[in-house]
Amino acid sequence: MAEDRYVELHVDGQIGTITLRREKQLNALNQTVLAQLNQVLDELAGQSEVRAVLLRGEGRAFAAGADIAEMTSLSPVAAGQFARLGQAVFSKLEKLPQPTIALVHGYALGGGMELAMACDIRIAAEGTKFGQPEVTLGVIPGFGGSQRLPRIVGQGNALKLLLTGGIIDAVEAHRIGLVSEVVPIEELAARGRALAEQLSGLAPKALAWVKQAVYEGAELDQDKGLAYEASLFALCFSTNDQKQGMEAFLAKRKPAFEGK
Ligand code: CO8
Repeated sequence: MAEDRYVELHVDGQIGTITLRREKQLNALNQTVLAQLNQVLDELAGQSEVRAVLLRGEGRAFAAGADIAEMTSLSPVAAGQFARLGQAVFSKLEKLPQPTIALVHGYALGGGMELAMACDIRIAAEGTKFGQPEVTLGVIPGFGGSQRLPRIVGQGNALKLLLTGGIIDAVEAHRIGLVSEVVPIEELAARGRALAEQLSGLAPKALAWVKQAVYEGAELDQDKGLAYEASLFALCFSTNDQKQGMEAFLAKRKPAFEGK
């Protein structure tokens, strides 16, 4: 029997859209979803013509978490393996060379919020509910929530969410810096598309190196981070796009970046 298809990749011009399609379970992340997401990310990493990636959920939710039904009877060993699988897939998402934008609506809870946090930019629809309710289930986040959330919103805000398991709405998520924009739900797709188009017009290597400077730099002390930034800055001068960008500025024309 053919495996259910829960993760779809649609490429339109320079923009790739990943859609979670497990609507009946509010896109709960089970092992199959993670494996399919992993496969799609491998495809995208090799598609240099795709310059920006949107990630969205079909139906009522972005994703309501890891699949609780699948997790209930896991042994400690299997639970550890499941956590490491999710972490590996989400790290692959974070490390994609292309910029990624999570379009979040409905619910982004537990693993769903962790998935959104592995994207570079998060845009939320009004009314979206965010939270890490793991402690209410007797567990802790296992797909990176205890690591990415403090880095994004600061330790105090993160600990409040992680310790209480409380749910916040999009306005509060915006206030603490978890999302960068909140838009009416009817405008979510168009806003995501517009931002993806804006990003796809920029120099792909510069974008990939900005991501590296931010994510890898966060693991370094400031002096080492600055040295790392300088080395990536230098690398930009080995590209045609650096010449293109600066010459276009001086000639007062729009640059045509080719990713070389
Ligand atoms: N897992 C499995 N099924 C789910 C999940 C989930 N996380 N969320 C929703 N569903 C299912 C429901 O069981 C229901 O199925 P059915 O129709 O067969 O009964 C269907 O989706 C629709 O859900 P509801 O009927 O509950 O819809 P409501 O609108 O009434 O409620 C909520 C929506 C509030 C989002 C509610 O579904 C809910 O609370 N969901 C669970 C949220 C949650 O606790 N998420 C965190 C999960 S834990 C986690 O993500 C840990 C990540 C780290 C994993 C580490 C690996 C070891």
